[in-house]
Amino acid sequence: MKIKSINAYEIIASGGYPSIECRVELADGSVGIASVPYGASAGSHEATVLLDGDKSRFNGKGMLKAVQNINEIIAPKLVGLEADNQKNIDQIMIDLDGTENKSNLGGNSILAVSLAVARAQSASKKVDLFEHIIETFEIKNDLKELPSPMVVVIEGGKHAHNSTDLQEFCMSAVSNHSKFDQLRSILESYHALKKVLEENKLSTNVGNEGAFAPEGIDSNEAPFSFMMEAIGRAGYVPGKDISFSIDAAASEFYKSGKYILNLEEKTLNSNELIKVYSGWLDKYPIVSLEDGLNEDDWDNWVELNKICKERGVLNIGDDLTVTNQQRLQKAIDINAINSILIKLNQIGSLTETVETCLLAKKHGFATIPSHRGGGETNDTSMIDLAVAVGSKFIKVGPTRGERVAKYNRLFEIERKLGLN
Ligand code: 2PG
Ligand code: MG
Repeated sequence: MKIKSINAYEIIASGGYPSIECRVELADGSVGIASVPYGASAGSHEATVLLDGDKSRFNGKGMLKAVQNINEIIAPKLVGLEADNQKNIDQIMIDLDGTENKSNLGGNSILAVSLAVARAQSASKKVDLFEHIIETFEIKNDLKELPSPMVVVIEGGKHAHNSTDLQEFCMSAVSNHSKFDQLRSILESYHALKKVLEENKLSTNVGNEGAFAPEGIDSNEAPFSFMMEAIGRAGYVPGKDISFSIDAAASEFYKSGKYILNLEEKTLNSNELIKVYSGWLDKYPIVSLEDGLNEDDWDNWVELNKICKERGVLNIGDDLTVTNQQRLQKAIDINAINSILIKLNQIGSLTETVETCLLAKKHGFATIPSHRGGGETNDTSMIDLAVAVGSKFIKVGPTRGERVAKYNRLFEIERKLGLN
């Protein structure tokens, strides 16, 4: 169906700053609306989030320029084109931008249009977005297995001050229960965790993603024992029902070749940090480790990958790979990771995101679509993407509307497919 109109405008994202929403209407009246998130601890190799920089408005974080790029530059090129040809639509925008990191038009502009076109076309076809993605990219998927929740329950780093140096400690569902009951087990454990933290005289304020940010915590290892205790109290078995996932977001505590752990007052080199991780992997039921090292510490990633592989742990690249096919290919070539975090806005178009997922799958990597820390919206495209490409986990915070919207979309799909 042909594109009739494209309109973009600012909305407010979870951090209280703007993001972009785009509305695409097709000739048959079908409408697709999509909005895009952005990160708080974004990797330096991500597609550009184009901001206005006008300090008098939202501290420079307005997105009127990106909106204007859609309405005045992108829209005139796409109106009248066939919405069913997603690859063509995305390629036109990529060419129009003409830069490696979408700094000209903004990854935020391009992705908003890309997703809104996909949504409009799926509406026109009267299919769900995940079905449309499967058809468009000819993905082989029998839809028997949906992704499991990886829920951030303790956060620090850039997402919360005075908490852990490592950014995220997650509970990941590994039982074979329905997705709803998997999330239930984790949320019951999350509520128990609140009590455990209180008993340990730690604050239970929450960070960007709705996870606890226990001010006063005195080590980066402490979250594991708190989580073990909470899971047990909620009536579940660590390692059997719920395992742990870490997102160190190590680029954020990396300075001049060293990793600085403030809580322990330690400055470590890559090998020493890898030793800390391998100790934890031996001690706790950890299913995955994300961004254990800096985004350009390639050589040491190879060593970390060996250690994870030996233990059957998912070694996930996030800032390392930024959903970018070239960076993923490099990681594959040198054996740096065995899994990849996926964020649509890291690369900035649906086509490129799906292609990265398919490349990862081809090499037996788990794909893990993720929410963003700083500016999330209520858009749930990441869930449809996760379902379409057959992801292993989805990483999302435990509470707050923009987070639970993702889980509720997963349950909607679970019910639709009769898997609940
Ligand atoms: C991450 C994400 C999401 P941000 O590092 O994985 O939790 O954080 O969106 O801030 O980059
Ligand atoms: Mg990360």
